[in-house]
Amino acid sequence: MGDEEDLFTVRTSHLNTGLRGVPVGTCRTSFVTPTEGVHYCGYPIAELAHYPPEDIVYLLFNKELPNDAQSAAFKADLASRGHVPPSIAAVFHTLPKDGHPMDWLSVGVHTLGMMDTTGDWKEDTMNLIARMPRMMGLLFRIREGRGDDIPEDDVSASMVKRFVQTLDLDDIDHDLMERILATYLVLHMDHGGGNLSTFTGKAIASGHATVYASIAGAMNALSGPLHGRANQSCLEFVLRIGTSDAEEVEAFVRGELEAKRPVFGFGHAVLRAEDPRATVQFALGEELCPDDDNFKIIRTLREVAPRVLSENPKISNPNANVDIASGALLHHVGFKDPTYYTTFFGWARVAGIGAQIVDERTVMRSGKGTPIYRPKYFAEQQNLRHIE
Ligand code: HAX
Repeated sequence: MGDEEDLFTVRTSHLNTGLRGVPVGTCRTSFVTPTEGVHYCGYPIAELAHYPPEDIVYLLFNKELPNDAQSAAFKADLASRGHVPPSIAAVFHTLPKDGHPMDWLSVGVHTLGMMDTTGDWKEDTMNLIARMPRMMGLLFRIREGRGDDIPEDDVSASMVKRFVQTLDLDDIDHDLMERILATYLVLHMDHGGGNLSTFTGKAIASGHATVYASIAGAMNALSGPLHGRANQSCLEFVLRIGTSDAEEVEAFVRGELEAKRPVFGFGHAVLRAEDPRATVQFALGEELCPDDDNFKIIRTLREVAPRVLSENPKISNPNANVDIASGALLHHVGFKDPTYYTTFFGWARVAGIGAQIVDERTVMRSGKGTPIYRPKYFAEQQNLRHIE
């Protein structure tokens, strides 16, 4: 009991730290450990990396992996919900092309909600998940001025195939793109209960805003450069390095540290080893694109940066994080513009955030749901009385 009491002791040092480490709830979908990283429903992520994304969505909602029949039924259910009203394209056509793709994504989620909200937490979440692939494809096409002659939507295709079919790019290896995207989606679907976007989505839902409003808000939280947009920054960083020569890469890394700039793709707030999601993506890159220029740079970075970062004892984890490799892989399969990368992260996270919203609204507290979020703030001048 002593330890449990300690968990709930709030001290002055906890204030104004962004709730860092302050326990606020329980999470049924995932947790993160310092060495094995994220686990979905008890499974270390490395064991799940090569499952079809639909099976992992099923896992997050049902807390068990599907058997073949359950998997087929779940895919059919998603297909039955997949239709995206054409008017979403009309809304996208009105948005500024130089707006960030994450802002488009947030508007897209909101727009789907304005067109079709049922008010049932799980129904709305499943409908949104089923509509994301087409909506993502429309977002890419219309932003890039390819809004005409969009192929029919095959709702029975896998989530990744539907997106790739909607994009319908020439000179692209569709199978390769689908494989990279499928792994990307699985690796990014969930990451515990307290990360900023998930927390934001659950907080908005706690006031009984719709699933769509909650997830649009979560996407806004994810768009920040300290959160989801780090994957965009990582590839921009790799493009700036421009060489895979070990000595030159080391000189670059040292130069960044001297200039007080982050070495992107390394370090983590919780992990104390290489993120298994990075390990999986490195292995995928070695298999699929070992000679890609950017992949060669990150391979060298992975050898050089941990050694250089380890020289600073303040850095708790000098190893590669999830963002180091995803940009190089996405770039290799044809996504040359890093400003889009966070939209893939957002697409993946709709599943994890959605599952956590459904849990908080319909399962927690014996089905009553978590009450509206209302943490306490002290007045600055107030004498602080702590629970000791
Ligand atoms: N490059 C430069 N400095 C780093 C560093 C890195 N890769 N990793 C840690 N540090 C610095 C921190 O800025 C901090 O410096 P100050 O004491 O001056 O504030 C010090 O080392 C101790 O940091 P820490 O305790 O090891 O790590 P934090 O929890 O403070 O920060 C970060 C974790 C991920 C933000 C950090 O490692 C970082 O900035 N990494 C580079 C950016 C990056 O790759 N971000 C993506 C992270 C993956 C993720 O979670 N995506 O959502």
